[in-house]
Amino acid sequence: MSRSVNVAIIGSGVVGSAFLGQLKNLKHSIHFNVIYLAKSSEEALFSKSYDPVDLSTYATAPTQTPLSLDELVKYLKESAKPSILVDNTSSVAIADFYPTFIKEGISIATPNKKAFSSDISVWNEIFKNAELPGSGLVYHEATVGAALPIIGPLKDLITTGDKVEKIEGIFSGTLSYIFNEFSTSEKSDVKFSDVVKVAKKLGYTEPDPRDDLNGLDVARKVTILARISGLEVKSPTSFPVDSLIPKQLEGIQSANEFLEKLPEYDSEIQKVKDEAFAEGKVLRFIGQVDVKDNKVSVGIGKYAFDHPFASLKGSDNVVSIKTQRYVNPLIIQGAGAGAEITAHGVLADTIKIAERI
Ligand code: NHO
Repeated sequence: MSRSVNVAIIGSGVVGSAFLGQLKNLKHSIHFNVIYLAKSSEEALFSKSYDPVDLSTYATAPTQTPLSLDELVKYLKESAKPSILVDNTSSVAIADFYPTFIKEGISIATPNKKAFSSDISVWNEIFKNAELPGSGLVYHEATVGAALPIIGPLKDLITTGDKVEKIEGIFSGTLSYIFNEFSTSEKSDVKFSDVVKVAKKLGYTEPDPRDDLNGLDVARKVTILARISGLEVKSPTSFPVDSLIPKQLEGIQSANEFLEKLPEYDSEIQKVKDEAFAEGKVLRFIGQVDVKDNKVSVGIGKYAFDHPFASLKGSDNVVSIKTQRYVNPLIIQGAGAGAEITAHGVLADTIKIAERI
């Protein structure tokens, strides 16, 4: 008989619904028994007898009030099979509960950055609990670079005794697109504010583009990589982060008003771009972890026209990892955004957990 694991899923938004589609069509020797699906904080599907949720009809099936997180732990612990929690939300409350899930033997697969990039105390508790006997596993490849293989290979290098010296990369799909369009090795007069508007129109930005331009998303990803590399980063606001939001526009209420006023500040970033161009360089929005010097930063960097970061396309991400073994840095590059891509990273993590528990 094939082995079976229980899966509890929270969130069926952009990534969550792509995850459910991929799980429905999954062909694997392990059977993934979805016993709980919280579609939102108001609607969930589950039964006392742990009957599998039908992934073909979940969108229209009758729902119940979701369990509280305490109740969910109890529900999963009382099931006969090992359980995996898939958190497809960006909820802080759920992230703060990871240490409890893990301690209670429930494993976690998630693209939610919050637990790994907020206060260091949550990170420490998660990984302290993950070492307890009978604890759950935690996989979060999709918290950095969509599903690009970054966290797994980085952990493999460290576990096998390599020493990370420097990590540098373009970690935001949105900001990758914006800078790849704005700053090129060919002379162009394209305006920063126009590129931001096009990116929004194409659906590449958050509903409010300031949530991309403030650099916090990149800061969270860099925090995760720095911590894996052994740096005690207190929080994503404990190191320098250059925001692309002009100071004068920080207090503006609506996203539309912000976009209307942004052209007034084009000349500032244009000047930086022109200076870089005169040096044979392009601008890119990067995150850096300098392990040797214990420094983390996020901001605009300048790269020669023949540097791998300069030839990036679309919304791709790229990361360069320099270690004692990889004297010429290991470069990982590819799509860094998108629901299907991100969801496959979460599903691959779910499968890895199922193979180990
Ligand atoms: P949504 O569409 O808002 O979905 C979240 C769902 O969770 C909502 O339906 C909400 O109702 C539900 N929810 C919230 N709290 C709940 C609760 N207590 N109980 C039950 N349901 C609850 O968000 P997404 O886009 O699906 O994102 C989900 C997670 O994946 C977030 O943590 C996000 O940061 C992460 N993520 C998303 C993407 C993406 O493609 N949307 C990416 C990476 C990680 O690589 C992707 C990307 O584009 C990254 C970025 N935009 C970039 O680099 O430019």
